[in-house]
Amino acid sequence: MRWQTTRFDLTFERPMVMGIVNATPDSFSDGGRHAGVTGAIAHAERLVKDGAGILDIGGESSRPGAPILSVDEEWSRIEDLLREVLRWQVPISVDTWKPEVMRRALDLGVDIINDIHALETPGALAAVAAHPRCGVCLMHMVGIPETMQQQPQYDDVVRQVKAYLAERVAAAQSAGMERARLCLDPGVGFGKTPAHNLALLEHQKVLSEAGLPLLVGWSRKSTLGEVTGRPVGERLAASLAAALGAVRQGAQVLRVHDVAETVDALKVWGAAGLLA
Ligand code: YH5
Repeated sequence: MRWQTTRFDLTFERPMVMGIVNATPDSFSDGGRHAGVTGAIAHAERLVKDGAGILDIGGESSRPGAPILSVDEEWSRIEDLLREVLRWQVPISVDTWKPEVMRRALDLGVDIINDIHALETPGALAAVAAHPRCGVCLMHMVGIPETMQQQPQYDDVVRQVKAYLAERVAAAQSAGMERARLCLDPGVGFGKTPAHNLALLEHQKVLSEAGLPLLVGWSRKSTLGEVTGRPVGERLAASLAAALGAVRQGAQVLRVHDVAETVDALKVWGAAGLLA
């Protein structure tokens, strides 16, 4: 299993931890503490020291009700941060669905485009395919963040997520991208009830049948709040349990806020031979 990205060929002898860096002043899960570029850089530095193998930089919140930013506004939140972290020899992913933000980020040299719309936005496939080797994460979502949590319905959520991702892989390949550049993500919490999200964890191995790396993001999400009854600031233990569950079910990349704790949990599994 490998994931080709701009500067790094990722192999997955061990699962990797992708650290979340929000450059959003309105970010719901860090209360805007990393609003300034300096704060975001310090936070990113911490995550790398803690063992993050990838940094995921996002400028626009995908929370329902969060405003859609202009390209210039989104770019102004991430540009200086990207210029700094790109000097660190750590794979850099950019969480964006806007083709023009993708182009600017790729021109700076970022390694991965992480698109919650799986390159469905007009122009996104072309923006990424124009680059010779950047990596892409294709995530499943039904609808758009504004409305996605209104009555999500599936006949068979696992089959439908799998079929959707297969269709997006085909679209990427038709645009000229090699499979080795692609990674898949079931999109925990994006147009799904807690039961849907939990079914995707139980049956996650079905999604691995595509033969591409799987990235999953359970960190602090509301399904964990539903299961434990805890608010977003008290979901660390639940997030670790879900992350290890995802690894057991075949995930290669874990997108998390709490990098140090997730790396420790993986070290224990590794020491016990559970990652072999
Ligand atoms: C993801 O799963 N998620 S942004 C609600 C929370 C906590 C966190 C209420 N971008 C993903 O992280 N990209 C986001 O608690 C993502 N996969 C990929 N590839 C939402 C988020 C969050 C939402």
